[in-house]
Parts: sequence; C-alpha cells; structure tokens
Amino acid sequence: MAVAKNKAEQQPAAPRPSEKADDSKASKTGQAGAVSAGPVADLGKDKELAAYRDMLLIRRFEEKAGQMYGMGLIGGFCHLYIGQEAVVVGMQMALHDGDAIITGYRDHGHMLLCNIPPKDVMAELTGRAAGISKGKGGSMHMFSVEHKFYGGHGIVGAQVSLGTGLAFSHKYAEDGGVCLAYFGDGAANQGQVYESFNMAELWKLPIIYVIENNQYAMGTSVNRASAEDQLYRRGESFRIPGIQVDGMDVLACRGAAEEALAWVRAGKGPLILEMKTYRYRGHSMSDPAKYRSRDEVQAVRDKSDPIEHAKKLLEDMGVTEAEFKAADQDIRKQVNEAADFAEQTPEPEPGELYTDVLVESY
Ligand SMILES: Cc1ncc(C[n+]2csc(CCOP(=O)(O)OP(=O)(O)O)c2C)c(N)n1
Ligand SMILES: [Mg+2]
Repeated sequence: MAVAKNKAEQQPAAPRPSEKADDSKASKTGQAGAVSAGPVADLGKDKELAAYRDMLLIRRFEEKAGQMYGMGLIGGFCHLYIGQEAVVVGMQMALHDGDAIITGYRDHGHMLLCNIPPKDVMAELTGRAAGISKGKGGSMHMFSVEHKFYGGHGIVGAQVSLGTGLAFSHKYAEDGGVCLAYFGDGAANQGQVYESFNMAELWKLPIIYVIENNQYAMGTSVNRASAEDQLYRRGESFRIPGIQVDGMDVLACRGAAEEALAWVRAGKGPLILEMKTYRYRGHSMSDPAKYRSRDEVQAVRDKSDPIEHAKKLLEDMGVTEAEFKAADQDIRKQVNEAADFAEQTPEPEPGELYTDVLVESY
C-alpha cells in the first residue's frame, strides 16, 4: 500500500546562499535560515505590468493550443503550462542576453519568454514548415540556438545533464553566461540529476537548477514518490544550496532569480531553486486526471492564481480596468494571429524527412 506523507511542516529550512558553509566548516545544511527569497518590492509598475502581460500571453497561448489540439490541428503529445506561468516569467525577466535555457517537454512558455515569436511556436505545434523546428519537432522537441533555447526534451531529467554541459561551455568560453536548467519534481528523482550536481559543484559551474515542483509527476504526487519531498534540499550532499520559492508569485520568483543569479555569476557554483507551483490541466492532453479531485484544482485556482495575484497588486498601484482590457485584447490578437498562421502555413516538403537527421560535418 502506498503511504502518503506530508513532511512540509517538519523540515528544517535550508541555508540561503549567503549562509553556505565553506570547505573549512562542517555543513550547515539543516540549520535554520530563511527559505524564501521574498518578493521584490521595487520592481515598479512598468515591469510588473510587463510580467503580468507575459504571464497572460502564456496563459492565452496555452488555452489556444489546447483548443487546437481538441480540433485535431495539433498531433502527438502536448503538455500545457497553465498555472505555472509565474515561474518562467520571474526567472526569464532577470536574465541577460547570452544566458542559456533548457527544459523538458512542458516548454511552450519558456520559448515565448526566450522571445521566440508565438507564430513560430504555434506553427511548430501544427507541424508546419515555418515552425521553429521546421515542423519536424512538435511540442516536445523545439530548439533555437539563435534564441539560446536548447530544448524541449522528452526524456525526463535529460535536460539536467545537458544543461550542466551548457554551463560548462559558458565557463570554458569565459563568456559570463549562465544556464537555467528547468525540470520537474518527478525528474528530480532521476539518477543523472545527481551526477550532474556533483560535477557542477566540483567545477563551480554557472548553473541554476530550477525545480518546477507542480506537485505531480504524471499521476503520482510528490509526497508519494519522494523520500525527501523538500526538493530545495536535494543538493545537500553536494554542498549545493537551495531556496524554496512561492512559484505562484511572480515577484517572489523574480526575487529568487536575482539572488540565485548573483550567487552563480559571482563564480560560487550552482544553486537550486525549488519553485512550489501547480498545473491546472492534466499531465498532457490525454490525461484523465483521476488522481486528484476537481475541488483540489479549483481551490488553487481560486486562492493562488499567479495572474490574478499580479492583477491585484497592479490594481493597488493604480492600473485601471481599461488598461487590463487593452492588454488582454492585444494578447488575444497576437495569439489569434499565431493560430491563423499555424493553420494556414504549409506543411514541410516530403524531402525534409531526410534533412537534419545527421550532422554533416564535425
Ligand atoms: C526517462 C523517462 N522516464 C519516464 C518517462 C515518462 N514520463 C514522461 S513525463 C513523466 C513525469 C515527469 O514529471 P515531472 O518531472 O514532475 O514534470 P511535469 O510533467 O510535472 O512537468 C514521466 C514519468 C520519460 N519521458 N522519460
Ligand atoms: Mg511535476
């Protein structure tokens, strides 16, 4: 019989980066310390409005992708990010040009936030030649070196090792870049994650491991599958500090991103951010979602929705209903244009089956 655990309240807090033990001292992990980086108070109206718009773009894009999937216009797998928008928005807005991004298959929002045009992502979903992977990758296998977006990976956990390699290349090239490797709570139990952690700390690689803890790996809850369910502590054996963050609050995500980036850019090695978040939709479009109740999902939507939360803060700053409406209309227009384009633009020529299969020169 499976035993469900919830140890959230019993765990001691992890040290913040500033409290990390040095080699001469015993590890301080397990001692008290703040675990949340806390909201960034001084982002200002314009940047907070930009964050709100980015989250809304992901939400509307994903809703449209879900509709198009239902109409049979998108084939194969399709994993939506609805509910988790604050994580990628808070992280990406703190990055510099040249930083690398890698993630799993729940990747549409990450691409949009790497400035890949919505129509290029949507056309990939519908398998068209104009898609960002020429219509040959689909939802899970998008890639753009130009935008420093290194996938889009269907093998759970693979992006952690590959991302560690990207971080190594930044260090080797001395280009000042950082890699953000996003992965899920389920992926956090993969063996290759820990081999990567070891190398990253040993070589002080510039990488932030962003665990998007949306509480479920397909139909298995994190408590049911994880001996240590406080995922920010997963680097303790490797002396990698971790911070647990409210992943439903874009300002908390942004604050954590700033703190983590300062640590990593200072050459102190990797850091783990555990973003506590939630996905509203099924694991993929074909998930019957029998492992949780509708009430559970509805309660999160009602109490913790990241977009509604940001909207309330903006209202307090004086943003008017007319401004919100204008933002919504503009975003719907962008998404509808992307969808129309993705439906009308041609499929790849049959000859494309034979290109991009092997690298032709080394
Ligand atoms: C190596 C490997 N094992 C199993 C799978 C099947 N699988 C696909 S997604 C998934 C769950 C991953 O959950 P999580 O890491 O929490 O990410 P989320 O889907 O919640 O974003 C599993 C087990 C896979 N794709 N690759
Ligand atoms: Mg998960």
